Amino acid sequence: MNKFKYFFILLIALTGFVSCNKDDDNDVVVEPLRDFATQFAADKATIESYLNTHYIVVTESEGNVEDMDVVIDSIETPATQVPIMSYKANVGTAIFPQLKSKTVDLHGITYELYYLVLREGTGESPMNTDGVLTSYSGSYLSDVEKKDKNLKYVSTTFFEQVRYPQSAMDLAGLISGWSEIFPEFKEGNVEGKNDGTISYTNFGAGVMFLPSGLGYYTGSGSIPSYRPLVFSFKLYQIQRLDHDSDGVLDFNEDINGDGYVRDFRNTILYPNAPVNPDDTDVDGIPDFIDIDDDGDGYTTKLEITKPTGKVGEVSEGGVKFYYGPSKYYPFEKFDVADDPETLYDEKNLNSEPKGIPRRPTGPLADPNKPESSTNVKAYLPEDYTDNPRLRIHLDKTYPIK
Ligand SMILES: [Ca+2]
Ligand SMILES: [Ca+2]
Ligand SMILES: [Ca+2]
Ligand SMILES: [Ca+2]
Repeated sequence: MNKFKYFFILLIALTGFVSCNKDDDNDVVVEPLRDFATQFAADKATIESYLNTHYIVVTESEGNVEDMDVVIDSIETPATQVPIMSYKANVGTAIFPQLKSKTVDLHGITYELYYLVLREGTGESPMNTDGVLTSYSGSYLSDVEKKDKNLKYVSTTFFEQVRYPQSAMDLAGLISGWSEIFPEFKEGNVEGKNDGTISYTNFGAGVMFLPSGLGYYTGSGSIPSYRPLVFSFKLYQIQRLDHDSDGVLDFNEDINGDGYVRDFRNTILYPNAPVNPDDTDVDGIPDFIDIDDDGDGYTTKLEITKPTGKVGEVSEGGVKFYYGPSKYYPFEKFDVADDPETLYDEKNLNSEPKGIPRRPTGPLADPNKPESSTNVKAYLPEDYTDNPRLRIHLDKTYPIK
């Protein structure tokens, strides 16, 4: 999967290429980077033409690898082959496929992205920075100009397929179209079969139609520059990631809870960046990559580290608790029903009763003196569990200096 690259790295690479050639070789003509708005308008026309002239056939074979395979082809028999665009009418009903679209602000313009929902999935949705285990197939679109009697049409060129994915890919490192579309889908169920194979069922499946600005723009490998991309995909499983390794998973650093976290410091992607809703201390570094979320001088990792007395097997009032190793983690207390992937110790599956606490609200150590770093309040059970609560790593008044 090394074809996917950070878009800005591509841009930097291109800029380097352009400036080298200017001086060295006057014969090489390098096209300046195209205007994003102009290119998007062209790509949108190509994609809409494709959606109006192509139909899709979906395989339904629950539990088998062919399930949700798609074949897309140009319409030859309009009586039986309906254009993909017609599935727009299914949005808001219980009928699938549904052709949806969403807007994305990037490069100083508003993109519109079409995506076809074949099946929504039943589990959790990934964040735009989570890992996805996906089987997919990619093609790019090219406009073929009108010649003689031939009408103008859109051609499709296949470039890559992964049928049996072995590991999850980090959406934060892939083309932006993927990180915008996968969060609109949900994972499914995984089941190991007796013969050692894995069966995936009820997973989200769809097709995304990406303008080149959310794809490879200046090209990559066999993909020419300025080509809209079509990916059919199956979202088998998601993997929660922690990009700043502070012990808080990205999806728990999504402060406004919209399923997306973004780094607006990249001025190519965000020339007119708004205030970041996921940046607690407003220093421009969003929480998911900020090692000190509340900017109080204590790293998040340190702030969510438990006192040694709350680590491992502890007896409290005659009841034995197992608190996990060293962090208030997971974010919330958990029980058997929660995600088993985040467990520290499977044998103590249902015994981590504490999430990250808020500033303690119990009685002062010495009630006759004011609260200070040496005269702290006791933690009450609800300090660990009340929801919502301002957790200590996001509360710059704590620890008291
Ligand atoms: Ca984190
Ligand atoms: Ca967010
Ligand atoms: Ca910050
Ligand atoms: Ca802090």
